[in-house]
Amino acid sequence: QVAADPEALRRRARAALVAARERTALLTSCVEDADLTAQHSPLMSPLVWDLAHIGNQEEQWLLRAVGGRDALRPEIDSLYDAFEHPRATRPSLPLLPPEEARRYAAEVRGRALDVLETTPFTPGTPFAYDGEHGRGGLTDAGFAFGMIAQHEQQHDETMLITHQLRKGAPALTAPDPEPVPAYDGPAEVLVPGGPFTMGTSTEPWALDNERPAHRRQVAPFFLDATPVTNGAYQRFVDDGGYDEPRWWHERGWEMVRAHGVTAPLFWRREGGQWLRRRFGHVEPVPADEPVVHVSWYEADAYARWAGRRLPTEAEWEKAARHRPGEDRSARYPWGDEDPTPRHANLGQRHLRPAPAGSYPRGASPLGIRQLMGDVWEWTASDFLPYPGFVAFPYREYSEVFFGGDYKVLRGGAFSVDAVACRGTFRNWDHPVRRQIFSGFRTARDVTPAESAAGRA
Ligand code: AVJ
Ligand code: FE
Repeated sequence: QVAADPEALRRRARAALVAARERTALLTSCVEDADLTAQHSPLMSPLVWDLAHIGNQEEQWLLRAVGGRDALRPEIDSLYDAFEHPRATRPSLPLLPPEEARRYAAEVRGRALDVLETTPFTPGTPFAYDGEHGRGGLTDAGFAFGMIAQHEQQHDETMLITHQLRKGAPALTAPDPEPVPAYDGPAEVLVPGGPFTMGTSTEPWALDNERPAHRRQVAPFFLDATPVTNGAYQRFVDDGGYDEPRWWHERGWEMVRAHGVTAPLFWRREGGQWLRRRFGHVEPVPADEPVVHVSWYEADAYARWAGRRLPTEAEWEKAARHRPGEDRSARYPWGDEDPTPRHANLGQRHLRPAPAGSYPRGASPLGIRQLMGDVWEWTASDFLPYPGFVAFPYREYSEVFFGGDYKVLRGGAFSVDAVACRGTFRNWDHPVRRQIFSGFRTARDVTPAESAAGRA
């Protein structure tokens, strides 16, 4: 089901690195250099930091760890260490200026491609589970190359967030998703109860926090067939949802009061109409699109207002991967085939979510739409390790975040590339965050009456 042939993986790694760099180049060349060094929001790094950080991570893992090469610029490591300098302080660091950052990233890339061509992709599943740590584990299935392509794409998503926060004329353009007939399927779908396999031990480039595969019990539940739309969310807003403490988690209510939050980020009301700013354009909020730029607290409050709740991470993954009747978990809702533009809105091909009900070919076997792509979906769950978790290749990727004030998001968004998104992929952020491309769908338990009636 997954390409295990080392040469196929090598080609895939090469293509993923090249595609990531094309995206990075676009995101850092569509604005003036002054815009690359500016601080567009204290929540974000200057774009030029992301650019050199991408190069520095690649240097550390592909050139030094895998290739055994000497450091090109050891003196800059600490500047681009995300743990040493919080984002808000990065504009005042002696960062490489744009032209130098570009040259550095390009120089690293040239050498990394040499390492890619000369490194044996050791067969088997990467790392830890066969007791293999360090260098050997890094090249199993070309893991380090996949990891670095994912890392760059993750920063390309981060840079897209910075572009969204940036004031001024539009810099990025992309075609809109194709129009689709209004969704007229069921609003919610019953996901039968029972065990399923969560996480993976076989997906070659799955990151440490997605591993290992393990069994989970999930009680029957109902899940929205599509993400919650702007139109539905607006009813919560217009119903005074942001004025009503009973819908809110205590700390959510604190957030609403302290920051005067009245609607999703980038929305504003003008002349009786809700408008939103999107990559420099101001437009009426489209009712049929999944809501985006909401915090976990807002998603949670909406769900309570609607008499529902957020799905747990296990519920979300079961809905996305479990094959009913086969007792098998697929890589994606539609099966094991890699995502194509017919399956999901991924990879910054469009700069907005597609209308709810889009991508019927990407639906799950139970008919649940848009689990992958469009918007990241908040889940009810805290970010915690799976049983048997082993940090690899560095504790700072996942382990140091476990048990912190983080909620898990699933499914990816229009903003992220397919290489950094799959049925097992776990994203996480603080529950107050809303500059990210976050939306949600809601769930509910099966009622006793429904159980008694044999519906579940
Ligand atoms: C998994 C998206 C939370 O951006 O902080 C990038 C990814 N890790 N560089 C982040 C990441 C190291 C990470 N998230
Ligand atoms: Fe990073």
